[in-house]
Amino acid sequence: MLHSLLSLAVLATTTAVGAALPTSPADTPKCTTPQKRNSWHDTSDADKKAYLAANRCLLTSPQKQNIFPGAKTRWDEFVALHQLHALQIHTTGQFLPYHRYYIKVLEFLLLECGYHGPLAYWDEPRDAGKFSKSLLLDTNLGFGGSGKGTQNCVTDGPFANLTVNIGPGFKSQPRCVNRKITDAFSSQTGATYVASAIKGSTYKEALDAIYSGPHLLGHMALSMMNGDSITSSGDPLFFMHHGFVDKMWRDWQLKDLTKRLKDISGLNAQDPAVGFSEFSGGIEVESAMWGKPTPEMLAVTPDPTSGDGGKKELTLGHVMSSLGIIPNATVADVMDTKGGYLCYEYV
Ligand SMILES: [Cu+2]
Repeated sequence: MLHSLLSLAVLATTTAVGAALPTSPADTPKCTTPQKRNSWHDTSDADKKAYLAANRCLLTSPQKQNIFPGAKTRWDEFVALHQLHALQIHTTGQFLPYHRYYIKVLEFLLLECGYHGPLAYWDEPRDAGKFSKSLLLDTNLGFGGSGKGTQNCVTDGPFANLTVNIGPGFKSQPRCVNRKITDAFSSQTGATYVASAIKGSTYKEALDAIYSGPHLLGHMALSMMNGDSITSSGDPLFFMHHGFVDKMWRDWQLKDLTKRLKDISGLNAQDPAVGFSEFSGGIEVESAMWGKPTPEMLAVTPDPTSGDGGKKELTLGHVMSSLGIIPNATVADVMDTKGGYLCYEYV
């Protein structure tokens, strides 16, 4: 019931901004002119400025859904969405499809702030080993540089002195947009590491190699939002890194497209004994670092088996939710970046 009410609310919202989103497979449009997603390096100055301004707008606009615990701004709601799903979308089969959907949610939110241009990604191999010199960290046409002071607050660029109220972990404490660049880790986002991450023949192999390889090392190199696995999306730079992660999945799919558009596997929520694969000890031990979801959070967190017939294994029918920001989508909807629900390609 809650969800059907939410989707009605969403329909009203999307109609208002003229961005009709498909609500059922029958409504799914054909993808005839895919949006071209360039690396930030190749994005026009005008698009860069407009993209950054729209991100800044989200960080400074009031919340709209009013159901995300701890949220004050529109950006907080978006970060809270990742926080609520954290134990479902990391070290699980959902990792790649959910983050692809999450980027789609960002695309919709940017429309609210007037950005209609293409999304971009960070072609990290170009900057591997020298992230700190990357033009993505430019003050004027980038995301600002490495943080300063004990909190590693970003003090230059469009996100200087802005506050995120979600995190760290399952807390909801105001903190600055922060990051700390370590070039040594960034060398493992280089071309040979990427090639190795996408050389497997099954989804499981690609998922594990991408997750523990360039994805994780990129996070370690950037340490966004206190290096927090649960709310690192609080730094807008996260989406340049995750665009790169999404591109790795797409590049892996393209090697045997017909077959790989249907290849999905893994769990739909973390195995409590494993937790995040990048940390040891399982969920219980790891919760010493970032606490546990509060009852308020659990009350709005979607059932991880939704669309999977109540089982723990992820299927193409799995339902992914943004709690009403955009309509729910299935994993099948996002398997193909040019399938209709999505319509973009990496160039
Ligand atoms: Cu994530």
